[in-house]
Amino acid sequence: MRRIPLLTAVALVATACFSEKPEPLEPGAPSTGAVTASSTANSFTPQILNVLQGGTVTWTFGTRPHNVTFVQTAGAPQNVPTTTSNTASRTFASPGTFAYVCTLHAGMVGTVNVVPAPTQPTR
Ligand SMILES: [Cu+2]
Repeated sequence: MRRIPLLTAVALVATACFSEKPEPLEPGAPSTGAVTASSTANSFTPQILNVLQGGTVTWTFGTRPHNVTFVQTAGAPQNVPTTTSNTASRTFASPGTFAYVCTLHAGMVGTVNVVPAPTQPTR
């Protein structure tokens, strides 16, 4: 009976070794992201989002009016005008940190971190 835990431990170690695969080109962030502008509060969720360079973020607006106004930064996408019960998507072509606010509600802020695309493999 004492052998079973030992065998289990060996099996777990072996599994860990086999599941370790080299993935040097795995991107550091997803290519799409989603943010919800709250219908009941003045907040964006998630407040900070990571997305891969060239990726798209979609904001979903409920019944409370909000907008997405980017802090003026090179590479920032177009603002999303005040809207309700709607969605709006923006593509982030440039890596960087893009902060935004809702100009209707003080303190309603968010950030999109755009992670550089992985470099192409040399063949
Ligand atoms: Cu707002």
